[in-house]
Amino acid sequence: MSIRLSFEEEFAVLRIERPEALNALSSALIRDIGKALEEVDASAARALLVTGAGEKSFCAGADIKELMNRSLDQQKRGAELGQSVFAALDRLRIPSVAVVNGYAFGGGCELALACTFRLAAPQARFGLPEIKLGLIPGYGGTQRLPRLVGEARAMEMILTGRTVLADEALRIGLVNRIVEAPLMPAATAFAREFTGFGRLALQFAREAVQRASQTTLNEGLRTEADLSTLAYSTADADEGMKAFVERRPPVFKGC
Ligand code: DAK
Repeated sequence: MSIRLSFEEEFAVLRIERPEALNALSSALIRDIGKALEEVDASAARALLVTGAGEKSFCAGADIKELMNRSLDQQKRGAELGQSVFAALDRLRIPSVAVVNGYAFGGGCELALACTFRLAAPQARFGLPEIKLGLIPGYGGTQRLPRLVGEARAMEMILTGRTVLADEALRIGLVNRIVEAPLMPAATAFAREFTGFGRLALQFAREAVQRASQTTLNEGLRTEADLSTLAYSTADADEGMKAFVERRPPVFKGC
């Protein structure tokens, strides 16, 4: 297996471990990510951190050698597999953080895009270079990138296939922060800015924000009214407001 899932304190850590191919995504590896996500969803983890083994690469994309000589039917099923696994990541009950330790190209960039947040090491490189192979992104890049950085910037990255360095990625909103090594302590410190809050409130807030780029303003506002009312009905909301009035830190229970 070329991934490793571990549980460390309140975090699930998913590491792609195929350094000899710069952590490129074979179909088997994508399936393993799917199974690991099911395990994460069933666990008590408060956040998922996704990273790549080694210092050079987060993930260099779909395995190009495997993509060759496939029938169109196999390609379609491959795209559907990648899209469904990355959608499962996007819909995970807990927030996820891509800890981008090097190259994040093609499917690797799309993996990072499907996470809730992205942190970049100074040497991180981002790109959707599929156009250079005569292809276009197949695991969600044409849909998630424009939602994140706007159509003009996404169009430029996808049509030129050019590499975006960490500084530019930060400037255009492709990543949330640049973090220095050692990366995992920096990533857990970042995640601890939200993991102490109520699990349901985090879930509702994510869902409401995600809805913003998928629907009209009026429908989005209706969703916000519904989800904020739902948040109000939780025990954690009672506790949060009570703790404020009593001038003490809240103790959230996730219900
Ligand atoms: N796939 C397979 N092997 C890869 C790989 C990849 N994406 N990237 C690197 N490797 C392998 C190299 O072949 C090499 O293996 P050996 O030759 O030693 O056996 C090893 O990793 C080290 O790579 P390099 O020697 O090239 O290392 P460098 O430091 O010189 O260069 C690099 C690093 C990241 C700049 C370079 O490796 C590179 O350009 N890699 C390819 C990046 C890329 O183009 N990524 C996008 C892939 S396409 C779909 C439609 C589309 C897609 C998927 C599905 N369907 C319709 C189903 C497209 C998705 C993509 O992601």
